Formats: sequence, structure tokens, C-alpha cells
Amino acid sequence: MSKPVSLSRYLVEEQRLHGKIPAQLRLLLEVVARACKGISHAVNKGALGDVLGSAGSENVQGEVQKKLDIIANEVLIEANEWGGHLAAMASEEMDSIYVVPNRYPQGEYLLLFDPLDGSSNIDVNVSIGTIFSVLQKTDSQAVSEHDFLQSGASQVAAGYCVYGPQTMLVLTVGDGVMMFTLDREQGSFVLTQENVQIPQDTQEFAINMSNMRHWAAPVKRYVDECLQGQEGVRGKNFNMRWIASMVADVHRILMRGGIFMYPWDQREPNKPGKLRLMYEANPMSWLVEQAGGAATNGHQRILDIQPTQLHERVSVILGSKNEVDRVTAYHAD
Ligand code: AHM
Ligand code: MG
Repeated sequence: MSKPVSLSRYLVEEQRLHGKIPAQLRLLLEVVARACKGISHAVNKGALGDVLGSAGSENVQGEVQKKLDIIANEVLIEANEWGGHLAAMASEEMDSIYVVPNRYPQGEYLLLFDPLDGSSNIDVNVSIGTIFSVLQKTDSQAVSEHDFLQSGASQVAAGYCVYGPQTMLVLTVGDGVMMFTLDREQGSFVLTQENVQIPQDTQEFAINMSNMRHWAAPVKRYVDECLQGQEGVRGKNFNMRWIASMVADVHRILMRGGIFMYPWDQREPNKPGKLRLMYEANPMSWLVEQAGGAATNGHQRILDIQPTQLHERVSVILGSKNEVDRVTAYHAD
């Protein structure tokens, strides 16, 4: 059996052999991975570490923060602020950007994250995760929120770490999607799946069906047709999964295909969707595209959306290409 490849070795080889990533980006990704290891330890402790339950505060989106949301946010900031590779960070749990303090050198990268996605699953021992996206600052002015407002197509790295039965880090630097499993005895992430590919077709969809009465017609049509099964226009039966952790739902889709939707709905008609563009939809969309899938908001490729706000929301349809194309076409009809 060939020797296991660690995340560090993978990144060094991406830097050295393929010229894909600069040294500073490699360092950044190593630090993010280390932070995820720390979050994984906290998640695993659960009630024994007094990390479960609500923190009694709300984030900028008016959502109740869990203790682990705040712990994960702090772990990511503390790990990343001193290394000299970042100019600033942005997070689902912080109202505005976090500029690297003056006492540390400033680098050229911008890191965005949802420190703990799937918060409603924290206290019930179901998979949750950290999602991250890396951008590059485009000018030499003092860093501001404006620097972050780049489309997802400008990302230089993106990924997530899922805290499930195994802790896995899933990464792209634009050279395919790689999956690393945390070896707890060695304390390192080991490459366990290379060049992940999502099957183009699927018989599995993921959507919160309780919102069905609020959906727009194209989404209703698509799901109705799936539910009709073999007797309907699709001529095949569909299965449904909804974990309510985007990280876990996207992980399943990367592993075996499927379509994930969190579309616009009439509950809050002025919001484009529930999920956040810059630190949820963009990194996941890039991973899915790098694995041969597709990601749209029903009208356009998510990675082409020009953000106007840090915490902007978006409608999300992603996964197996032929299914995403079908739902997108229904929006055009
Ligand atoms: P969060 O970032 O506050 O955890 O919210 C995002 C999560 C996604 O992980 C998941 O797909 C969705 O919210 C579930 O929403 P719902 O509870 O409406 O099904
Ligand atoms: Mg989230």
C-alpha cells in the first residue's frame, strides 16, 4: 500500500509541483485546518466540555447563537490573526469584518467563514461543519468591507470541514476536490479521496419540504415531478434526504450525487433566500463545480453573482448537473 498523503504534503506538492498555490496560501490553509481540528475536539466533547446550548446572544442576522458558534468563531480568529497571511476575516457570527490587528503583519488574503454551519443540529449530535472561502485583496489600500465584495469566481481556495462520524476536510484550490480524513491518533488530515466527481444524474433530492406551500412555481414543479416517481414525467422514483446541515447535505452529494435546494420562498419575500452567498453558497458552489456539478440561484450561476453586501443571502440550487440544469430551465419557462 502506498504511503498516506497528509494535507501538508498535498499542499506542498500543489505549491511546488503544480505551481497552483503560493506559499502564503498554503500556510493559510494549514492554519484553517489546524483550527478545524480544534473545533472538532470541542464538538466531540459535547456536554462533557460544557459546549452545548445557547450562548444567549444573537448574530447580525437575528439568529440565536449557540455556545459552539461562538467558540468556533474564536478558534478560527485566534488561529488566523497572527500568521501574517491575512488582511482581514469575515464571519457569519460577526457584524462587520475583522481586520488583522496592527500588532501583527498584514498579508494579502481575505478569509470568510461560517464557523459552525447547521447550528440547529449542534445539541442533537448530528453532523455539523465549518465552511470557508479565501479571496485575495486586489489593491494596496487599507482593507475594508469593499475588498470582500468579489464574486465567487474569484475565490482562490474554498472548502469545509464536516464534524460527523469522521471529521473530514474537503478542499479545492481550483485543481479538483480533495477529501482528507482526520487521523485522531496522528493528529493530521490524511488524503482519502482524490478528484471527487458528482454523478451527472441522480434520484435523490434535498429540500426542506415543510416550506413547500411557500415555494415559487418552478421549484414546486420540479419537486412534484420527483414525487410522482416512476408513474410521472420523470419515469423514475426519487429518494429524499434533508439533514438541515448544508455541510452534511453537500458532503453526501459530493460522495454519491443528488440535488440540494434552499430556494427563495414567500415567507420572507424580500430576502433572496436563507443561505448566505459569501461564506456558504460561494465555497460550496465552487466545490460542486470543481467536482463536475452545477450551482445556480435558478437564474444564474452562483459564482457569477456580484455581491453588494457581506451578509447577502441567495437562493441555492446545487449538485448533480443534469438536475440543476433542469430546475434552472424551469425558472426560465
Ligand atoms: P446556520 O448557518 O445558521 O446553521 O443556517 C444554515 C443551515 C444550513 O446548514 C441548512 O441547510 C439550513 O440552514 C437548514 O435550514 P432549515 O432549518 O430551515 O431546514
Ligand atoms: Mg450556516
